[in-house]
Amino acid sequence: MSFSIGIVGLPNVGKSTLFKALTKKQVNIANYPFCTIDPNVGVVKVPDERLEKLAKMSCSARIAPTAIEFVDIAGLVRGANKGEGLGNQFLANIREVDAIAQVVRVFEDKEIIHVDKDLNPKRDIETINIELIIKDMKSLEKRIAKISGEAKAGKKDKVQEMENLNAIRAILDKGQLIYGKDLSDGAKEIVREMQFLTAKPMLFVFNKKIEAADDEKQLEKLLSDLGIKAAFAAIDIKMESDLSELADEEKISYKKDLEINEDGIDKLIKSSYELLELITYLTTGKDETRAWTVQKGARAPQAAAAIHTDFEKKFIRAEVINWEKLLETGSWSKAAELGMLRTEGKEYIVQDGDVIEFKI
Ligand SMILES: Nc1nc2c(ncn2[C@@H]2O[C@H](COP(=O)(O)OP(=O)(O)O)[C@@H](O)[C@H]2O)c(=O)[nH]1
Ligand SMILES: [Mg+2]
Repeated sequence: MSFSIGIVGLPNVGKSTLFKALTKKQVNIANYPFCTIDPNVGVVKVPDERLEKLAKMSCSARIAPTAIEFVDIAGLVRGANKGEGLGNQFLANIREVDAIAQVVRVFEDKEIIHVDKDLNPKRDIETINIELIIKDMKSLEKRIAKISGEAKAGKKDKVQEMENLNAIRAILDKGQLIYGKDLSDGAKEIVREMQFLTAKPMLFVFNKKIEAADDEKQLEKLLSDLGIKAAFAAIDIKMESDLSELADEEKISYKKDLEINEDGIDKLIKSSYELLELITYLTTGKDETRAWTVQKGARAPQAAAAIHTDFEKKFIRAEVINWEKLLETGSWSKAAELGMLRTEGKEYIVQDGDVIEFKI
């Protein structure tokens, strides 16, 4: 199972530069059999400080982080929905990803052409969103045309579906994304089936230097002015990209000089992971300490399937302890001795940070 984020935005906003910085954090492809070798796809480690700590405790020979995919999708331009600038292909690429990171240019640079001449983040977001919205509108209209006869004839399930389709249309008509909007269960079901582009979780990446503390408020306002409820990150993509080219020691001294404490790329990877509503559980032992990805809300047998598909059927029970509690006790056997391992059954909903041993 793989989870992918599509990097979307106008040309020359920093998408490929971001992608390049991300791919500096690629996993060893051989360990991730789901990997594609497509040059536009990067399989990136999800940073997780819990792994080193647990590995130290267990004297593990190996550490295996979990990963997500980033896809560098070529720039969308106005009119993409009509096929402008290879538009159809790009929109098809967006259809395939699980979530979208929309890169927005906030940096000034006369040397780097802006497709719409001047710097205007708000307009640029609208340009991208409108293309996605029009595409969704087209799929919606097709569906409406298909069932309208039966709905008019009073066929009950079609009448209901029509009502839900109209509720979705009302959102798109206002030039809004479906993502982040309150929907009835019926409308949600349709959104799942029809795989609307604007229903995909979206994260905004503002490409800019981080300066004043109130920058964040401004960015938040920019989104709320557009009626968008979504997570965002401000990253100086060029600087992060330059940093990612440096050797570790150089990087440390450079960051010290610039008073940079965090790794913007790592932060973005973590935000993307959260955007996908993914959580991590861990396994630890002599051979390896490993992070496993499951969808939030997954039950123990589904979580076991991340290790091996057979495990879901063969699941008997799970022994579980929170990673911090395990570290406090000092070892798995000690935790067992102290009766700190919980025995959980098929209904158990796995929590982020659980360390688990499955009995099968
Ligand atoms: N000054 C400045 N230039 C940037 C920044 N991010 C990207 N660029 C430059 O903008 C140009 C286009 O970047 P690229 O990542 O290829 O854009 P894409 O078309 O969105 O993939 C390149 O020359 C980058 O070096 C930034 O934060 N500041
Ligand atoms: Mg590019």
